Amino acid sequence: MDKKTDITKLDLPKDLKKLSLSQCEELCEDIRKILISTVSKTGGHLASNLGTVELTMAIHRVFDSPEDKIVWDVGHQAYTHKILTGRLDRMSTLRQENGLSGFCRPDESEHDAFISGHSSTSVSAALGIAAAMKLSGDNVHHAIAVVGDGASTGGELYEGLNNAGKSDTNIIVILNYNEMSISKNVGAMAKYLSTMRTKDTYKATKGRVQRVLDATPLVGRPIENAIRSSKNAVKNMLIHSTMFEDLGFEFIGPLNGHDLADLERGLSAAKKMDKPVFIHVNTVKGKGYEPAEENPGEYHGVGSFEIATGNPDVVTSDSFSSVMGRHLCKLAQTNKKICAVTAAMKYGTGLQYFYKSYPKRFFDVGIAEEHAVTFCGGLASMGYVPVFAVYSTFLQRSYDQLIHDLSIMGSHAVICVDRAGIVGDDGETHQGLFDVNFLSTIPGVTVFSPSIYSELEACLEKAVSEVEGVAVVRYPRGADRSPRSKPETELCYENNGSSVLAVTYGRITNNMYKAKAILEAQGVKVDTLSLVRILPITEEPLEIMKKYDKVIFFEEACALGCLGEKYQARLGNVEVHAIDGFVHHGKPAALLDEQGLSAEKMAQTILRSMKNGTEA
Ligand SMILES: Cc1ncc(C[n+]2csc(CCOP(=O)(O)OP(=O)(O)O)c2C)c(N)n1
Repeated sequence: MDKKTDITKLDLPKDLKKLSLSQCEELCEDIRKILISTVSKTGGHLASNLGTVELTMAIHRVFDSPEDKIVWDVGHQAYTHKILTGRLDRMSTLRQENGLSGFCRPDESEHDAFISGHSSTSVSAALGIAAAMKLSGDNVHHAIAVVGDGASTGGELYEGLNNAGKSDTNIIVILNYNEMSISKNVGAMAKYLSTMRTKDTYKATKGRVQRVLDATPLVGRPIENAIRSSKNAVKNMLIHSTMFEDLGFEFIGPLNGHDLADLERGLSAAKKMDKPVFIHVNTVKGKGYEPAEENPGEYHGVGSFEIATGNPDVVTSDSFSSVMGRHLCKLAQTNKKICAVTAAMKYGTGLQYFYKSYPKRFFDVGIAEEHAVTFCGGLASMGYVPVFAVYSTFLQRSYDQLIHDLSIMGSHAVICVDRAGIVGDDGETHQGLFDVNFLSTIPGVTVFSPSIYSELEACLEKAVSEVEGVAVVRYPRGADRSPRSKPETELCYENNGSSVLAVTYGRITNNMYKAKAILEAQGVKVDTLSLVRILPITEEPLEIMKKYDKVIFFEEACALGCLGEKYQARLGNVEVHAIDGFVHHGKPAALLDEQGLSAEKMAQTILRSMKNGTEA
């Protein structure tokens, strides 16, 4: 029996190769405990990470990171990779401000070969890396893409596979198959992949057939040709080839994703092949922690929780997402044309209520935001009212479809943009800071940006029933904490007799009103304008702004091309305070403060600006 290994004493990942299989198996159990304990405090993607412990260990034992490049699709399942590449001592900082990211970031570690966060990009990135290796004369190392079956519902993956299979690179694609996206995986591709999961004998059969065929002697060219074709016939009869073989990959699998020996055998075989290889690995999402194994969807992404019971520390109350989901159900009761569409985010977007009430009018299209928008175009062209609920950051993928498949046609579709603005713990790749900017460039798009629940409901009703063309309703992550309840769907203007007007929209409207109160307490007056229907720009807000010496526009959006910039271009008196660059992970309130968008910072900005105005 080998001596128990102390993971904190290892030089990782190098030392893994010096350990025995059983020592590494034990380490895997230790890592599981670390994952559960870490995520119970920091929150994060628990179930996905529990499923990839052995797979990650095997990859690091067979390959040499960072020379071999590992690209994790989405990157939410790479916590073990972080632990095995020297970041164990910082795991307690996961997703915390200035701490480790919840995804892969090349600026965090040389072992993170590529940025991640959005799904289905890994094969394209790995293929680029593999092609670069070839170009620079490196025929030894490999680019390895690890992709889940959920991410395999995204179209970009197939664009990558289409190129990769026929390439002369050392790319290895590992499918981490666990039957789940966030909720149960959907679609024909999911069904196809599930047929491979159950092909228990595929690898063994193939090996046996290959050995028999390889042992057959070849004598003379005609006989050789005859035997060759009969070999292929036998091979085809016994081994039904997979789609991936047809695409040009060597296929290995299915491997047991929790059997280190099996994984290492498969990966070592792939390493020797010197051509594109596709490996199918079966894993259990949530492996080793009962609550997560039983409920992998609920433990996909979690806040902090109690380990013994799995119960969350904070029970989530209503959120903008759930209010949207429930109100849409209400509207769909009378309007039978409403259909709800999600790209694998049924729970995150609050559409589970719609799914329960109107399953026939509910469509989960997989992680396929581009397809989702064009699919909405199809529904709309037939007189239905599609409502696509999607996170702001993921809608970025659908820019062309919004233009080409909805707007040019003048189709009426509703896009509910969830997680608009800073989202917090997930960081740069997930902040919703671009939707207003890119939507503002598409002719005919109407955008509402409610800041309280009642406004969200009122805007949704207008978007569904009154607005023509593409109607967008955008709202933040989390709950409405405002004392206000009176809804507006256009704007809310408060004239207190000041020569300075503060303007904003969306979640930070609450901060603007608090800033006004802070200033009032100091005897300083400021007028306020809260925009609700923010696009297209109309005469009413322009006329209001024209009356002021100074307009201070606060915006929770990327400064480049933001709404304030558009007002600035039309009026000379607008000063814009929006978000500078990409925003790292942390708590939303702290990040808003850092960007000058907390109530206190807004008050300071307004005061400073007033002073500058007087001095000038
Ligand atoms: C473009 C895009 N849309 C949606 C998401 C949200 N998302 C994160 S992980 C995930 C499911 C991934 O499932 P899978 O690839 O099977 O990994 P698993 O967690 O099951 O291991 C989804 C939908 C995303 N990251 N990117």
